[in-house]
Amino acid sequence: MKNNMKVLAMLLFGAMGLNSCDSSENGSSSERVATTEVEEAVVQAPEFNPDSAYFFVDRQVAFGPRVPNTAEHYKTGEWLIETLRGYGAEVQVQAFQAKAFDGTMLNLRNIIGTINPNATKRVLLAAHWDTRPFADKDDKDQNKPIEGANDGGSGVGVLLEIARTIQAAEQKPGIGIDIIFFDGEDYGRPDNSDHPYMQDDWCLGSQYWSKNKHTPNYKANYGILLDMVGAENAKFAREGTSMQYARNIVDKVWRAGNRIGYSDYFKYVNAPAITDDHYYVNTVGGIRMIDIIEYNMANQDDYFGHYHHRHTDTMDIISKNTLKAVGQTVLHVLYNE
Ligand code: AHN
Ligand code: ZN
Repeated sequence: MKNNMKVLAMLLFGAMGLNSCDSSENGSSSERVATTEVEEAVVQAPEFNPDSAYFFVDRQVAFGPRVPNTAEHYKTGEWLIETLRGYGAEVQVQAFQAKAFDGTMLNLRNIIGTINPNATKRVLLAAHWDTRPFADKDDKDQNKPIEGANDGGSGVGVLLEIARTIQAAEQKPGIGIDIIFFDGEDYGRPDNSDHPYMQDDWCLGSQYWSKNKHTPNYKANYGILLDMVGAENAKFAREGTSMQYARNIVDKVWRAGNRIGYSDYFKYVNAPAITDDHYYVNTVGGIRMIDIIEYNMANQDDYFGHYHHRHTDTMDIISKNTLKAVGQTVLHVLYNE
């Protein structure tokens, strides 16, 4: 943290009543008031612009579904590299192949941007950028790819806007920030398949990166994954894998969100553990990472929202308010490290 931003916890010793020796005539008991309040001063982060974040989501959707081994996927990858570079990050591309559940060899790329490379204190931010090749939860066209505005587009959109905001801001955060766009997250076996669910079918990019970091000995103090962070009225619950491996980071982020006015989004509700990119970063990569992911609190049958892995996952369900709540909260956390 830079000196001009250094924040010291202020100890406020309130009214120490010093009348305690005055116990002469009336014998009244002495009154001693000692209030100790520990209040942390807060650094104000720059404004996260939800219109710009929305544009970044829309731009991805406009490429078409970002399904591995398609031209749309490749072109989106090129745009992400260029855009991240344009916002001042040093970009590394990790190209690799991974075998999908059906035996297809997928050409995948993890896209990694480094901001403030010399800082030793670092926070890792991530989202997956690929979209699902199927709409296996839809009633129709199950074999056609989804648009993935929320599932794929939203996390990347928020992270691009965070990079843009930091580059434009006069005051930079005192830490280093790494942004990873993971590929191949959503290529898992369809729900309607006869085969049993295999968790390692999913999250191919984060599995690869967790075993093969972009920099040898890469370390971050902790990580935050964003997944489905753009739907209207989204609720984010304290997800089990995050709670198991990085509970204090969940606490930190939820406290930040609630403090700056987003208590409608960051709920103090516990949700079951899920396998998402953060699972591999925690268990294989050795970096504690939480997942900010929408939890459908009202529906017992499905963890995820009504649009999930359906053709309704379009720009129509994306809300600037939700993008703002998540983006501003993450920025607040970064600026207060
Ligand atoms: C699974 O449910 C396998 N992964 C985490 C949720 C998810 C699906 N995120 C995007 N698509
Ligand atoms: Zn998905």
